[in-house]
Amino acid sequence: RLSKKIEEILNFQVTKEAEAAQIYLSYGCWADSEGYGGIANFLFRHCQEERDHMMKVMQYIMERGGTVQIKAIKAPPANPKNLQECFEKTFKHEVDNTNAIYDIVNLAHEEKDWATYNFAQWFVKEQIEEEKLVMELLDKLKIAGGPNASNESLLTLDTQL
Ligand code: OFO
Repeated sequence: RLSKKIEEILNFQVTKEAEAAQIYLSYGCWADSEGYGGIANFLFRHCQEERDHMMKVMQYIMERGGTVQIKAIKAPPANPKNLQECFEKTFKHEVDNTNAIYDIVNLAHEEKDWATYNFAQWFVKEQIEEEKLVMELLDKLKIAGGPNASNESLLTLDTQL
């Protein structure tokens, strides 16, 4: 059974994943309104992934006899100024989320809750992928010319995504 502290931190993560989904959703809408249909699609797909993460944590809490608390989620941040900022901010959100996962790992270790420790490892691995994905986006944007990228190269990037 989950301890109170573990239950709390996992519930915090449920909200965090929901917030991450909202961020991708809102950035996706922003990208679409800027004419980046491919990037919007990419961000919407990722929004769904974050919701899957939320469900995964939620299900784990229930399986372990805990109580899930669905809480209010923060409004997503303001729209980015451009693609560079969009990807940079996305990367920051992912790093922030990685740290939240590490908090779970640390607490599980401290409490010798090996089931939660093991459960959290899936997220540790997943975060490597998530950070890598956004870093690749930033790399691609850099190749396209970064903040000075031409419309043509942005269009190519958008089509790729
Ligand atoms: Fe983007 O990550 Fe969820 O956990």
